[in-house]
Amino acid sequence: MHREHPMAVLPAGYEAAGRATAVAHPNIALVKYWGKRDEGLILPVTSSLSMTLDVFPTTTSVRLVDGSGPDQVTLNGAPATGEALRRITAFLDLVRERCGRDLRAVVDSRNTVPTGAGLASSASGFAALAMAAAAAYGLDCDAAGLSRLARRGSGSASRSVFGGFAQWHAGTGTGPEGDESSYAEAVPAARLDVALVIAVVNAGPKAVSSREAMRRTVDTSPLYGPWAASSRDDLADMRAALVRGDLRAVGEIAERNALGMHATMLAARPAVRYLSPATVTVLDRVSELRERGVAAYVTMDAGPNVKVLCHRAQAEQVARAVREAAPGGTVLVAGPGPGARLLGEDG
Ligand code: 2P0
Repeated sequence: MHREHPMAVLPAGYEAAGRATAVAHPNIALVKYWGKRDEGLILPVTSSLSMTLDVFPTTTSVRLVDGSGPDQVTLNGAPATGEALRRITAFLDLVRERCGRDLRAVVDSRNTVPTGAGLASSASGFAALAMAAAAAYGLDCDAAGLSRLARRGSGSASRSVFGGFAQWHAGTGTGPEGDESSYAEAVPAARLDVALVIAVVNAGPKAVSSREAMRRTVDTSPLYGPWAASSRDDLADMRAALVRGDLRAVGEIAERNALGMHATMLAARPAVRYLSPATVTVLDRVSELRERGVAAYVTMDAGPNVKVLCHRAQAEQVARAVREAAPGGTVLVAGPGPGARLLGEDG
C-alpha cells in the first residue's frame, strides 16, 4: 500500500495535514480574576495579574487530518468525554472559523500535575492548546493574539501564554470590541527572588466549579461590586510593588485581594465556601511565621489549598512550617516559570 503520510495510526478516512506541539505552565493569580461581564467571550469584570509557575507543565500536540469525523481528543492517555471534550471541540471550532479551514484535529494533551494535586490545569491546558492549534492550523497571531485566543478556552489561560508575571487586561465593552481589548501581557518586575509554597490540604474535587461560583457571586453577592472596585486599586498597587521589587507589598496586596475574593463568595446566595478547617490552620501558621519576621503571604483560589508567597531563600523554612500545620497534605515549592512555547520535532 502506498503511504503518503507516515501517520499510519490515524483512523481510516483521515489524511494528515499540519501538526504542532506546545508546552505551557500553570499560573497563580496575585490579583484575582473573579467574575465575567460576558460569559460567551470570557470577558472579565476586572483585570488580573499572575505569576506563571515552573512546575507541572502541560504538553499538547495537535495534528490536522482530513475527514468529516469528530475531533479526537486524548487527555493523559484517555479519550476525552463530556464537558472537557465539549470545551476543547468548541475551542477548535473557533480556531477553524478564524483561519477558514475545516480540517479535524487529533489532540493529545498530557498534564504533569500529580493526580489530585488540587491545582487546576485549565490555564496551562488551554494556553498549550491555543499555541499548538494556532501553529497547526497556520493561524497568524502575535503573543497578544495568542493570549486573546487562549482566553476563549479559559480566562486564566490568557496569562499562561507569558512567563514570569502577566497582567490580563479586562478591556472595554462587549462583543468584538471587548474581545479585541481583553488579553494578557508580560508585566515588568524588578529582580524578585520569590517562591510559592503550595499546600495541598484537600485534593478532592470541588463541590462548585469556579465557573459556576463566579457566576453566582457576580449575580447575587452584595460584596462583589466593592471587591471589584478595590481590585482595581490592588492591581495598580501590585504593578508598582513589582517594579520596586517589594516582596512585602506584593504579598500584602495579594493576600488582601484573595481574602476579599473569598469574602465575595461567602456573601453569595447561596454561599460558596471553598476554605476548609485545614485552610484556616495553614493561614494561622503563616501569620505566626510573619510575627517571627518571615515575609510570607497567602493566596487561595477556587479550592481549600493555600499558596504561600515568600523569599526563595526562606521557601524551605516556610514549607516545613506549613507541613507541620497540615500533616495530611502535600507541600511543594514552585518558582516563576516560562511562557508557552512550541516544541521542535525532537521535543
Ligand atoms: C484566577 N481563578 O485569577 C482565578 C482565581 C480561580 C480563582 O481563573 O470560567 O478556569 O474558564 O474563565 O480561568 C479559575 O477560573 O475560569 C480562575 P473560566 P478559570 O486564577
